[in-house]
Amino acid sequence: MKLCHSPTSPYARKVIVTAKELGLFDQIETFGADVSNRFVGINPATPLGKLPSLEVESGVVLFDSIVICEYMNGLTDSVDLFPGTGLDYAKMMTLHALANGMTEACFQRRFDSTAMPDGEGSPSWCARLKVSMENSLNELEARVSEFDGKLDIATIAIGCALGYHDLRFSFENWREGRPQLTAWYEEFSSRPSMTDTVPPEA
Ligand SMILES: N[C@@H](CCC(=O)N[C@@H](CS)C(=O)NCC(=O)O)C(=O)O
Repeated sequence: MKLCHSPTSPYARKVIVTAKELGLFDQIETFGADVSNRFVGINPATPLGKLPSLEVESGVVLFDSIVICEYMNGLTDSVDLFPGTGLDYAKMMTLHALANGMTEACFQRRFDSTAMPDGEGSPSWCARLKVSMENSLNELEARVSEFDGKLDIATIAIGCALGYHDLRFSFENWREGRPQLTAWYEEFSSRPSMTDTVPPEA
């Protein structure tokens, strides 16, 4: 399987952490994005131009990150990172959506303030994204008891979202006033799948 990724992408990190937790990472060959023109997309393998994408043996290209993770989860019986049915499953996927949405707000806010041509960024849009990030962090803090001690696609997404916050917004201390989430992250981020994939400063 061929994964298009970037070492700083929180979505690609989610896929790699998932592959490692499932014991599948050694079946994956990785290749980097084409960042020569960010405004035509950085991954020519998909029409959206985004990464990650995963090309499977048949040549089919899968995206986006949650689709790739769920596909990989179905390749092995050893661990189930998408457990549950009915409302339990929907609650876990909602938690995943919360973490992924926070990641999206971080990514867009950073893109708006660093990659847009001069004068084309939007301070009001960035302020709106900051509200999303803060509300998401507060919600996660309030719900730690729901996911503490679990390893599933929601906790992997939360770990990668917080790691990305540290990478791009370290000057905004999300740990302040959020002791439960801080303690949870400290433990979760010490898993080998997380320590192996810490993004480089870039
Ligand atoms: N919903 C997508 C989001 C993917 C995404 O936004 N990836 C970023 C990198 S972290 C990207 O490729 N951005 C380039 C662009 O938007 O042109 C997923 O979960 O895979």
